[in-house]
Amino acid sequence: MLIARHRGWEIPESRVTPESAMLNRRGLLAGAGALSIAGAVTAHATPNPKFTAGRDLTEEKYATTYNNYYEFNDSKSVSQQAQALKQRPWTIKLDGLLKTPRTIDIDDLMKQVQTEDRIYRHRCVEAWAMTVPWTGFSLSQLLKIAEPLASAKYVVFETAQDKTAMPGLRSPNYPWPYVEGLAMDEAANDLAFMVTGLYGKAVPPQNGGPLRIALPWKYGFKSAKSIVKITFAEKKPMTFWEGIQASEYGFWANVNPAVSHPRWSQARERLLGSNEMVPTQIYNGYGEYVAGLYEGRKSEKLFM
Ligand SMILES: Nc1nc2c(c(=O)[nH]1)N[C@H]1C(S)=C(S)[C@@H](COP(=O)(O)O)O[C@H]1N2
Ligand SMILES: [Mo]
Repeated sequence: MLIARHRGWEIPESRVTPESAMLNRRGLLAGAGALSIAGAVTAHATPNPKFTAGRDLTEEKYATTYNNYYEFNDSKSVSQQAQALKQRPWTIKLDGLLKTPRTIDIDDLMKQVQTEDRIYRHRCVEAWAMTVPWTGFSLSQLLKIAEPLASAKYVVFETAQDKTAMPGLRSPNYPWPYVEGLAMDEAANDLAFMVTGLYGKAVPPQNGGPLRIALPWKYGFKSAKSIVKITFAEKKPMTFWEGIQASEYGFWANVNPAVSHPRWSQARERLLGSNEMVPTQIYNGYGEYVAGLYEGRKSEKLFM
């Protein structure tokens, strides 16, 4: 069902490219993967129209072979190596300030949530961007299952540390594990999305399978991959990149073209798979939906 009211982060109807037409144009329906894509689109019905992106989809082969995943290495070419990360069995520890700390199996969790497809833009702090169809469920559903206490002010995500599969973990230059976090009101925002699928298939290990988060209004490093632990905390966590270089990668890390990275401009972004440069938008174009979260936080370093 199309939603009549037009929000700022939605796209004008004139700019909507129907999914099938986009896949066609990109030649995806002609290949061997066509049936699985078409099948998945059918299985999940059409992607949630609130989250169409106003841009062509990035071709799957680029989104799944150009990755940041430092637990493997820092080369962007981790897709082969990442296949070593076993996707099942997979459990998620729910810890800290919640009613009943416990460990849940991903398949049990999946039975308790409603999944949907969403097309999101993704903006890496390194000034590249992609537009991809995720499958998953809102983080707010997970919050309801976890039942955090009123004293919880932050939610903290921790990534898998499989030392056999992930050679990057041996590097002493990084403060492992990869930790990211959100304030509770950010986590409850409808845009915060737990991802289990990509292009109608299980999200591959290199993109954070079997469970990652997607936070499209923030720089990509906030979207932690292969999550094994979710902790509710009273204090703001020290996050992985903030621990490495706080002046370049802060906690809030909202996308803003007007606030440069200390070493490069954030005004524009390169679309993955092409050399096209396009203007970057404040909150990556999702401002109407999330800007209100930051009204009372103007004194903080919201954009870096
Ligand atoms: N555990 C973990 N999560 C991570 C990263 C990482 O190195 N390790 N890189 C982040 C960065 S910088 C980006 S841009 C995105 C990249 O996601 P993608 O490979 O699916 O495009 O993952 C984020 N999540
Ligand atoms: Mo990134």
